[in-house]
Amino acid sequence: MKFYEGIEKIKYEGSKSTNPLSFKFYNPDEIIAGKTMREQLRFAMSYWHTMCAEGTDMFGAGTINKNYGSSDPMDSAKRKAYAAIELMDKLDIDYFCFHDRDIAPEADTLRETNQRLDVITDLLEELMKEHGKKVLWGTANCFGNKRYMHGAGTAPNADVFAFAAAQIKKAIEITVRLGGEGYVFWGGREGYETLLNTNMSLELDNMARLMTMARDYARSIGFKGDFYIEPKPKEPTKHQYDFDASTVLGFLRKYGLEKDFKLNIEANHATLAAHTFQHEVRVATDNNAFGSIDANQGDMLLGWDTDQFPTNVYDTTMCMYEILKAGGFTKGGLNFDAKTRRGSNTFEDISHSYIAGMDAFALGLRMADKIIKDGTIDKFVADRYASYNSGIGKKIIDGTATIAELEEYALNMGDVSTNISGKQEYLENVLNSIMFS
Ligand code: XLS
Ligand code: CA
Ligand code: CA
Repeated sequence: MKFYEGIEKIKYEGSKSTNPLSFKFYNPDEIIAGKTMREQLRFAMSYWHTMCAEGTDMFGAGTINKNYGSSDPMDSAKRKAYAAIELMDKLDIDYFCFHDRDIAPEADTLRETNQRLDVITDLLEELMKEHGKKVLWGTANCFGNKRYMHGAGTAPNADVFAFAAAQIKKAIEITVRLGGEGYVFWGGREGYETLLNTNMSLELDNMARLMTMARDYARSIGFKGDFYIEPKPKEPTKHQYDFDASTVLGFLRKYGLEKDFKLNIEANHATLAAHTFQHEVRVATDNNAFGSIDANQGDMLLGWDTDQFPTNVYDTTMCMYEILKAGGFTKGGLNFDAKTRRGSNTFEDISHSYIAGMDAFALGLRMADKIIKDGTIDKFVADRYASYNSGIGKKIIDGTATIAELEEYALNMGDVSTNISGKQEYLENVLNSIMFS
């Protein structure tokens, strides 16, 4: 069974190549910052966008057919698995991420749905072994079905909570079977529209209860990977509980989940929260909570989650700069949670999109390595805080200065005599010089 006839395996041909179906900057075996680009970037394909999404929006039906030549749902799901592996081979991608419902369609009962999942999991396991493919992370779709109209773990109805728990238990089992290195909780419909009908504190306690149960069960069946929460501020609900990285850190600490849960930072969700992508990554790495990346970008003129393939090299550079400085990926990677525009409706467009995203991150990695090796920016930042290395500054850092001592110091100081320029524009010039020299 072949689905992408006419598309050859994409290879690195260098920036001078005019072959549109080649990598210009992603050279998998080249060593950058001590590891191969393949090891540094750990690219993953998102099963939902790439294998399932047909371009439906609220104004019109799909523009690309993804039933893979069969209208029988299970037959189509099997074909989809073959197609997924073929595409990953052609794009030279080692990992994929999936929701339970992406790989096997829901049936009339949960029992039957789980049997369907077993059938496809068997098939995927076999294909993954044969082709050397791996699961970066799995997750459960606890938002698509109408039963989740008021949320899953935060639903006001305990039966919905129980159903979600059962679904997550199964999703964890198949993630573990497929050797998944992570398990994601994206908030789905975990949020609210109005406090007039919402017990926010019970909902948050319940969300933590569900995650605690999931963690304990996963550890009991041998899951060694990381759990991730993926922050998002809005959409579908007006106020999603996992608003941004800082909000999620507060939640994890309140409920004692911070040892097992890290953050899966999505670029488009960062900008929806009015943060830069780099900011969200920094919050995660500074708090020892960095896990994985959903690599995409939004459109700054649109206020929603457009999930576009990342092409903005400043953003990929500053993301990789943060990640390299934090020691690189461990279990996480770069999952392209991104889709072609609705008007880009061919399988070839999917290849162009992945090439765009992979090359943009390859450039980001190359540039980030240059910035770190150049050292100007890191040195500038270090020097900017030099007053904390000695004297009164050191006492503040060491925790030996009292507020009375600082008063005494200030009273004797007269006024602050030095306030050195932050030199933002100079640093922006430095950045461009490093990137484009
Ligand atoms: C939706 C999210 C979702 C998660 C996985 O906005 O990005 O796709 O990554 O459930
Ligand atoms: Ca995502
Ligand atoms: Ca998204």
